Amino acid sequence: MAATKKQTKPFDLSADNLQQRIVHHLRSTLGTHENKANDKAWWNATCSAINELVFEKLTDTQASHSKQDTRAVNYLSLEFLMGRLLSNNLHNLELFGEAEQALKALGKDIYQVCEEEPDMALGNGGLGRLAACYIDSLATLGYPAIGYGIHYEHGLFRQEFKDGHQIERPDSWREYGNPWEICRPESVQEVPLYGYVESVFEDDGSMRKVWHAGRKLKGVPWDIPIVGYGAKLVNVLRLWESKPGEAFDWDVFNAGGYVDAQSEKAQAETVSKVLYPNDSTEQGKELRLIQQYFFCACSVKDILRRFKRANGNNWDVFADKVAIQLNDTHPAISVPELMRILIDEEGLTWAKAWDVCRHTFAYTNHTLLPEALENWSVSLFERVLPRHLEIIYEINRRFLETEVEAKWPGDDEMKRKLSIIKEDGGRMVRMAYLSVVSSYKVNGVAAIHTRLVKKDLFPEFNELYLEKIVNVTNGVTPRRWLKAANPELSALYDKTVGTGWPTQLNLLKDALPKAKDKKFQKEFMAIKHDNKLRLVKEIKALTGVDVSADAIFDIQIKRLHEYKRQQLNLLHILTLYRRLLANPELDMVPRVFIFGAKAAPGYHMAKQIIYAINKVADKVNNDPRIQDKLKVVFMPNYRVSLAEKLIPAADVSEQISTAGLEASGTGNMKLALNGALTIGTLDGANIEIAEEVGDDNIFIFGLNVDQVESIKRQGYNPYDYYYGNAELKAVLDWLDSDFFTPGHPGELSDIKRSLLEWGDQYLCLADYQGYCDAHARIDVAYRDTAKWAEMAIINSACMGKFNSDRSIQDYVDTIWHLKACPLG
Ligand code: 4GP
Repeated sequence: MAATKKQTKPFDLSADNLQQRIVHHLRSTLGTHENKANDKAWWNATCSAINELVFEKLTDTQASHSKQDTRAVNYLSLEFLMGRLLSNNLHNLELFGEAEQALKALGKDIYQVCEEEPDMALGNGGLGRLAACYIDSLATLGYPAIGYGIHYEHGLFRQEFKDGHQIERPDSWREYGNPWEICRPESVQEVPLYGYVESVFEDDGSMRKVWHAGRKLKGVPWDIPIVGYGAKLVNVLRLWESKPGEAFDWDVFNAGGYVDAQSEKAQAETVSKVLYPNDSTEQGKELRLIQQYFFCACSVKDILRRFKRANGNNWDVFADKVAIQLNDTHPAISVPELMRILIDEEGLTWAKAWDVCRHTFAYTNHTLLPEALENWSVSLFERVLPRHLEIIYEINRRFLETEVEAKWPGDDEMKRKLSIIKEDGGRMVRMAYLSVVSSYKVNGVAAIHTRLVKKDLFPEFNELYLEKIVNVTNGVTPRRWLKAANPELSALYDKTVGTGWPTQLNLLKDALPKAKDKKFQKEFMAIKHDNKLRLVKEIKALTGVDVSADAIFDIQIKRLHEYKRQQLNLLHILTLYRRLLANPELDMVPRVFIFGAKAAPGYHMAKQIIYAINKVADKVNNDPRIQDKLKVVFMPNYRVSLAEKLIPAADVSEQISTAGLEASGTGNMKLALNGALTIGTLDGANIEIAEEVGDDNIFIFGLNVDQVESIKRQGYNPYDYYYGNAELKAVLDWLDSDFFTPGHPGELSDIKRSLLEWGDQYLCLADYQGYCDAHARIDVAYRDTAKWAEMAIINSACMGKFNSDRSIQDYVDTIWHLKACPLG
């Protein structure tokens, strides 16, 4: 195969040299010694050693970008689910082998050293991990970009199980510091809050607005270098930490008020304390809104500072230099914030400021779920951000009176419908509408999702703004999700298609002619088996359950949500269990069902589903009658670093959301890339995966989007399925008994209730039989080992489209219009 010739390495470092640097940092940076250093110290020293190179590149990149001064994208996201950085950075610097050797010479195993790193879990799931993949690709492609987010003290909670229940524990990922970040006190920003707005009349008769803040926070930036693959450049992820305007009241402290003197500090620091505060209370909502404003205000000011440094007050070129991408609506307040600064502080007219905004902002939608679309109460806005509310009203007034009026003259109903302010049922600011109106492009994240965004979510906006809504199908970085996570498969691809695939993932297609080759199949499946063996150990260590690597590893990993239908997976597991109890000699390929998922702390049903899976797992795993044909494990504390162990070991990838509800999915791409076969609905990116791999190489089942719509229109009745399917009825009834919760009947009944009495909103029962049948097809297919290997290879080799570099190039071509500026 056309082996791509390896370029010279970005850093010409030998293993010896690296070894010396590691020892140097162990001694002089950490004040310890090879003989007594623990693994944490080794990890720290290795990070410090490579940071010497990384920070140098970072400085070069910043100098080069300010010289070239071309358009840069500012990616605003409340979430960046980065995971661990050491192994990723080593791979991107192409120094992993050298580091492995260096540590080996020092008596250390690199994989064990990497295990010391806490995950940077500054996100919940999909959109946060997507942001992490995207900044990797931006740096890899050499585009000027900066990620902006919050420097949360605690990331997503650490999940433990107690008697099968999810328990949330704080995640103190940087309790003892973090070698990857540098504080930038020179770029601290001030953030006003609360207070009132004064209209000040000037001598010339003009009027200007002055916001007198009631409170001020300080935003302290922490920079994390983002190393592109091949180290073409090193971009920055800038995360804001919140501090009080004044650290503490010296006089109060001296007068003996020790606690009071620090209360301002504690209040201010709350803002960046936790990712996604529980917003079921009013205080929680207020905190969340302040978080959003806090990071937007800091980021917008930072963007303006950089712009002015290069361009002064030449606002005509602002949008030529600055693109701001809103990762969902969470950063939408940056629109009125930019308007406020341009008008109130820089003295621009409304028209000019609006023109700037409309050429600067673009917005990505990640969900159609109505409950996930953000609305903020007007009264809360008025109290916390009085000037911003005024600006939003004015944006809305002009939008309705000019644009909507021009398109639908005299149509008050349309004005009510499209108003950024929702009037009925409590006045609310619709952040999605604000984002659509203010952005020059809006995108969905998979073809079908974009179609539904146009058709169902924003149909009138789509009519009003032709060509504003576009699609950019998601992608994942092959560096983390194949090269780093699956070293054996990477080596096989290096050997087969050359070493260019980490950036040009389409090259994997060159392996397709070998899909039927017995030797290649054997190698490919031997790697899968090795990965499964590693996972077997991890499962034992984390759950105490023994599983066999000869079983089918069937994996569902994602946030726990009813629309993602982990409960449907459970119904199928119960079905198999029942069949096995009825006939222990049942001829089935042994299966291990593996779950990883966190439930939002306030989401009762999601927690019930976790509990039910754990209870069923207890029973199944300890039932000698079924002779290990079935195992169920729920891996605790699912996170990026655990995903990196699970994904390379998967045979089957569960992507079973109700059609029309999963915007895209990205786990589906990672799993297929690592040779797992998808069992999935025609939803999100599954559809595009099927197009790439071909219908014969994927197990599609269930209702499609049109069928879902039509069944709902006709009036869906889950009882029809319950009474019409004896096996389904039996497993649902089982959940009512105390079989899985001895002595506590009814503990799992909510699942049955949600699927029957409460209407089965996500149509699990309608898809149940199709799902069981698809699993039966998997059982048959797996027995034909050569055919299965061929299908797995095809899946992996056909994932080129889902390289996040392709997604980023799509963003660049259709939305951002950037010029690559690699170093050197
Ligand atoms: C997620 C979507 O649920 C998922 O389908 C998609 O792949 C991902 O965004 C990235 O686009 N949404 C969220 C969210 O994470 O919070 O709405």
